[in-house]
Amino acid sequence: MTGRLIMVSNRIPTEAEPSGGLVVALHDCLTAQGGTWIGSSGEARENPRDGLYQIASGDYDRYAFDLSREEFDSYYLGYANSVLWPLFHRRAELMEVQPGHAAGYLAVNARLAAMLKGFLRPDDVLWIHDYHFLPLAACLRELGVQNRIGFFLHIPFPVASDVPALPEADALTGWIAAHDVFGLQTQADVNRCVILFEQRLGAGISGDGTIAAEGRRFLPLACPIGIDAKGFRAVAEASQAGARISMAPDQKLVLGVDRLDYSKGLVQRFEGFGTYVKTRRDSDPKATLLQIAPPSREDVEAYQDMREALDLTAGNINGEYGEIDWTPIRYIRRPVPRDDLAGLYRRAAAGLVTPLADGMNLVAKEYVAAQDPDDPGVLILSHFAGAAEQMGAALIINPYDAGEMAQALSQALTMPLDERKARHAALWRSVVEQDIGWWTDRFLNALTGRDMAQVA
Ligand code: ADQ
Repeated sequence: MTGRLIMVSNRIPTEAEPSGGLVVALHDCLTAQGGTWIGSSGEARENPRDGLYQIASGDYDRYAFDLSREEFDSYYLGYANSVLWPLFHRRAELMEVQPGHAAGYLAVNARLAAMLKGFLRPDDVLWIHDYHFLPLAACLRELGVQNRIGFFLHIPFPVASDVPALPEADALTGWIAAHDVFGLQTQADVNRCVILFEQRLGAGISGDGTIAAEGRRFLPLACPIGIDAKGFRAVAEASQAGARISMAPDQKLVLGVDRLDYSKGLVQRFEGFGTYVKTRRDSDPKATLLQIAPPSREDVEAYQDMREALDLTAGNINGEYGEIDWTPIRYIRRPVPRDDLAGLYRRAAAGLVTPLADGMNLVAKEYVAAQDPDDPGVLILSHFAGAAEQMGAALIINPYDAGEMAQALSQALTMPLDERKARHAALWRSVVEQDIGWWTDRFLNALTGRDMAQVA
């Protein structure tokens, strides 16, 4: 790559050494090859500064831009998180289409495009992240920018039949086609993207995997995101957190870790676990579900409703089935430090990852990486997590079916050691081979490597 790599994501990390899987991967990638990372400074600012301002330099530069209160409400809380997020997660009924929000979203993208235009040199390569910036490349093309532009969508690609629920549906294909590479988590996402272009524009996929549409040609690329598997395994081995859990020796720990989000299927998970507790045979071990789920996006109404539903479901199950020395569901609504989390994963006999829709779900991969290969726990994984495409050796379940979830819990908690080891070995291979470094390489090779046909 001759030019610089310019990365754009919604929020710019402000710490010198950022933590958290994706942020670390992007930091490492920029440290290795130099470049610039650009993102918003986060919350709404009472006195937002004009333009981009530098917040760090070194192996690469970091620049932030501020959002006004109106921009934060319309672009971030409004359009990105109350329109695009529910629609792309197949929950169109949770969309809140409000006057001014689409305009605010487009205006932030147009403002950022104008700032970027002044920044870009001809050889620079731009890598844009996620649904906050879907129209950014189209805005840049309008300004005459011809640089290579790639995009990675971290969340699922919407189903074509849901797209008309988006008031800006007619613009969506133009936003996507403005990129050179449009990265998606799974082949199923790529297929949905292809169908959208076929249905709306009659544009088919070529032999080289590209789609010609809206006066351009772009590559939809399945590029499943990974984790630093070896690093996470080492953290789990060193962590003492598992030992801090006090449970009777005949009881098993089942773990759930999620941002508190309706896409994660937490109410259904509690109900599935409740069904296990209720229908448990004598041969099935007693188990406690430890659910760690810190709140997110609390300003959005759908999140408040879900939090109430979850409290009610957990309360009912604990009230109904709990005993003096045993609480079926333990629910922690706070973030947990990463090394503690890794130790808890390692201690858990089963990892319960049951989203109703999820781009990838890194928790599934972290759970596998954290296990002791000589005595591993069992991953129970929703069919609707992007991770299910790579992780067929997990117990794959339908998260809407409480009976099936209870059955999988029974199977996981009574599974013979040989089967646990064999399943874990297969899962570990996929997690360690297609790790976070593999993901950045695959995407950047497609974006900068010139023969697109080779990666399709
Ligand atoms: P998320 O929806 O945030 O990400 P996920 O992939 O599960 O979902 O990543 C969550 C990360 O946060 C994990 O690294 C996890 O360890 C951490 N985390 C979650 N709960 C935590 C807690 N209580 N305490 C501490 N850490 C916690 C979006 C998409 C996903 C996609 C990722 C990456 O929605 O589908 O996999 O981006 O592309």
